[in-house]
Amino acid sequence: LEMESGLRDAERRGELELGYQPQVDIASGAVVGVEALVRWRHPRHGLISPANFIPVAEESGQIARIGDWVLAEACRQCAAWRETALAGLPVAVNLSAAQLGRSDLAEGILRHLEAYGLPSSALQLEMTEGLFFHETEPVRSTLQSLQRSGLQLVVDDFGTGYSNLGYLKRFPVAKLKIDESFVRGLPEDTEDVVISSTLIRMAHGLRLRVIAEGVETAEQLAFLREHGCDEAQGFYFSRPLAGADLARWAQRR
Ligand code: G
Ligand code: G
Ligand code: MN
Ligand code: NA
Repeated sequence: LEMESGLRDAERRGELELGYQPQVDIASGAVVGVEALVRWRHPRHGLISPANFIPVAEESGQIARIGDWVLAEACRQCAAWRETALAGLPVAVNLSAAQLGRSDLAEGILRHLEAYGLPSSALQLEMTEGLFFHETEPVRSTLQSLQRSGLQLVVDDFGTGYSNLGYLKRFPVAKLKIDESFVRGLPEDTEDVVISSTLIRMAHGLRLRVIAEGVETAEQLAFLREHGCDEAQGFYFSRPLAGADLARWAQRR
């Protein structure tokens, strides 16, 4: 309850921040995108992970407002990177199911893009597979209007959702993100080897790009390269950084 009321003021007090983690093209080594990850810098409790406060925001009806702040802030930062090594790279923003149930989502996103003079290719929208499992009519029509607006959809935590994969036919998603739980045991763990290589092949069979998250070691990266995975993200490259720090990181590379 304390978190719930604190969260109401967090945005106004400037306690929310975005960390940005680079996404690297495995074949060329080029940075090809950035994921925005929200965190809450609490005056007394320090840095709070979204894993802890996003569920509270969802349950207390605050996710639309916080999600809108995240989208606006990601656009502001994307525009601020114009003169840096990160110029023109898409920023991937995570969306909650509750945001996708709102009919004004696409309109709101387009408004933020326009305010910062950005094309629709400046944002990618990450959503978990479970969302498609509970696919309702409002979600369906929101996804369609996002697509029509030219926004790329990415399926996050792919392989963890027990979904009927038929949604991949109905929605032209652009990219699948292999969950870090299948990357962790690479290249030794037999199950992770089978699951991740199968997910890569499936993505390519469907003509989708595929990214692996949670990449921490050169051995994991080598496995992913051998199996043709397109992109990688994880501590091996960089942990999530403040916008200006990530621009310096990219400049040094
Ligand atoms: O950065 P960290 O590992 O603590 O993130 C934990 C989870 O929080 C991740 O699964 C991520 O998808 C989610 N998350 C991060 N930022 C956002 C956000 O802006 N909105 C939503 N809905 N989820 C987010
Ligand atoms: O949205 P998603 O669940 O994909 O968020 C990714 C989460 O994983 C973020 O909270 C991020 O901080 C975390 N993360 C990013 N890279 C790594 C990594 O290499 N290893 C681990 N264990 N976690 C990571
Ligand atoms: Mn994500
Ligand atoms: Na994920």
